[in-house]
Amino acid sequence: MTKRIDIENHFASEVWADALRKNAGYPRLTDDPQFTYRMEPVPGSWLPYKLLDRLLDLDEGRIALLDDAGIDVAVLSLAAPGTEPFEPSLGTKIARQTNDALAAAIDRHPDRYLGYATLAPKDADGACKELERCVKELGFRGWNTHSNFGDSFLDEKRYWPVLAKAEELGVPVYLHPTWPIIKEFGTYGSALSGPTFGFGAETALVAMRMLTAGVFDAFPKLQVVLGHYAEGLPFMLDRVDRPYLQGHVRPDPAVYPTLKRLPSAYLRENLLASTSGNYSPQAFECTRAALGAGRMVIGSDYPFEDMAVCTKFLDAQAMSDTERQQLYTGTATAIGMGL
Ligand code: GRE
Ligand code: ZN
Repeated sequence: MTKRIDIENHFASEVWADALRKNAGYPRLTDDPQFTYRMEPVPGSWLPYKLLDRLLDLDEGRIALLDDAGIDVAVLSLAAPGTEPFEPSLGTKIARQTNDALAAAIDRHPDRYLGYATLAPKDADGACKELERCVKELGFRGWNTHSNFGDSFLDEKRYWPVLAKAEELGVPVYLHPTWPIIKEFGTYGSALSGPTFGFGAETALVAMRMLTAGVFDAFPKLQVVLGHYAEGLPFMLDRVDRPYLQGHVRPDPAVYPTLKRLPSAYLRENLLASTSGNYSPQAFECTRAALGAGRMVIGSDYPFEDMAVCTKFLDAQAMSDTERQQLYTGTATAIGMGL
């Protein structure tokens, strides 16, 4: 049986949950009699948050669900909105303690868990040092970050040192969605801004902002994983190239920044797609056909989705034995996420 590595599996640390509970601003967790908690990430949006117990469980409950789903290894990441939106010194403190708590959980279950670093990139220098500590001392395999940092996006130059450090250390960056800060997503509350639309739409935008800003020309070896079938981008491979292919476009660098490769080349070579939270055979097939199973990894999105539903769905999709091996184990191992 091919081993399965799940590279989008979320947890929470006590220190992070406490900081969310204590925060009078945003993001915060408040008590809610109906839903245990409400997560209020940004003004005007909130979600029921019954899942905190599952996020906090890094032992028996989670291992039993991994076993049921046939997942051999879970690469654990802190849930959205992470530590990025906090004021930098508080974010740095929560990130460090969260990384230490995750390292302790991996030590308890070394044959089942791997980890992503949590960072506070607004202190870019400190974030570089913490990423280095996480990779070299704690054995973590990547950086899990979010589609916005409360007030800014990852394509901004002030964050490039952290991307440079990830490339230098040879670890991928998981660009995970969070509640959009673009205010037009917020008009209809979480119905529009939440996980099913606004999350992915903003994340796809940030991936395109990074590409267009020249991030992958500066860091050609950098690998960025996107969830939810790369947030729809496999569907856009030809579309994003049109202006660069059509002769009538006269590239004015202010209008079409000069890139070394076609946009689709970065999507194929620098981005990977995980399978989280979308059980559409057509979405699966588009991604497989556009990017290839060599650029796909399993993402269950536990506990926001069900691990066993994910693996059952994937087991039912048609692909060759080679492709299945790549999707389940090979691609993850190739980006450093194998045991
Ligand atoms: C997710 O990963 O899908 C997620 C979070 C936090 C809140 C809601 C949600 O990480 O769907
Ligand atoms: Zn997720």
